[in-house]
Amino acid sequence: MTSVENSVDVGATLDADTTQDLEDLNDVWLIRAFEEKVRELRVAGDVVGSVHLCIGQEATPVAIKRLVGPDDALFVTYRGHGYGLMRGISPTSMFAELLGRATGINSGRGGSAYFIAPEHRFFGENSIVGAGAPIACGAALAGRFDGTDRVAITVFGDGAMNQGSVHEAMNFAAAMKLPVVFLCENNSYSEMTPIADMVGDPNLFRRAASYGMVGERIDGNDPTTLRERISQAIAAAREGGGPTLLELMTARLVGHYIGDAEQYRIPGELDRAQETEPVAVLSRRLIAAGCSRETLDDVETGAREEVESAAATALGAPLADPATAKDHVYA
Ligand SMILES: Cc1ncc(C[n+]2csc(CCOP(=O)(O)OP(=O)(O)O)c2C)c(N)n1
Repeated sequence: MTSVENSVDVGATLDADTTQDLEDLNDVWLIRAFEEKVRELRVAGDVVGSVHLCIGQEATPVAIKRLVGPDDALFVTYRGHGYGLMRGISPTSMFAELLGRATGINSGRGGSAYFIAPEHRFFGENSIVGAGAPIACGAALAGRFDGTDRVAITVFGDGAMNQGSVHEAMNFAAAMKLPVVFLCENNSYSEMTPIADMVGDPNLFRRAASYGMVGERIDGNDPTTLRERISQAIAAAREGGGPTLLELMTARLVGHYIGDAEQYRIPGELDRAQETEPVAVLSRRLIAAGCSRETLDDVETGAREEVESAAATALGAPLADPATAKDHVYA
């Protein structure tokens, strides 16, 4: 992964907060450039199948990058490319996976919605809405039986809050005081339906109280806020304080899937969202701290170059061999 030091001349004069903001901007751009390239490859027909992009929602994967400990476990959704990248899967093996190449992180078998890399404590995406939450409870319980201090982190959308599996997982985790951190990325839509039309109380974090756990709504577009609050929830879980539900307010700047006509959007909605999306948040703060526009542009350019090079390498790799299709099916 491109380090900030490689893409910009950070120099010795920047304070720690600004250096962190620059690294975050670099990571946000890496994810965004990756997703934009995925869209290009999907539209061209090189990538096939349903693809869900996280453009606009990059701040949480960026914040989580270093919060997952060596025995912890992270479970995300089909909108999970950003988490894969931040957990350390190389962009080349991510592209190769999307392109069905033998060199993909899962040998071309998983595709967009099923990246998994246990070696990075990334126990995968999942295209079943709400499926990660009970699995995270299982990982946390197993960690307790094994005598480890494992914390399981599960990320899902606002729509998933209405899945029975998520309700059951939250109740079970709270009852057992399991070390689970529930992260609800609230982008205000479940596919094409506004969450406000689907619930009696759109303050989803309030449900935590009824389970007997801490719940809080926070800004889901600022990696600094997210890092601080998620790390507190992880620490509390590790110390025996049980689970936490954090509702992370964000916006998806693109369709639910590639090809979504987005006719459900309210006029002006996306313009407003552009003001508060992660690149805008970080850029404003960096400019106020004295960074030049040129420095910020260099960060974007560096990320785009890394992504182009990774995609080109993946496109040149051999397709997965159909003769191996049954490998790994039986233990
Ligand atoms: C159990 C299940 N029900 C329905 C679907 C179809 N589906 C795919 S994505 C989605 C919307 C989920 O919305 P949300 O949880 O808010 O996540 P987002 O897509 O906004 O990230 C639905 C209903 C599914 N994949 N799994």
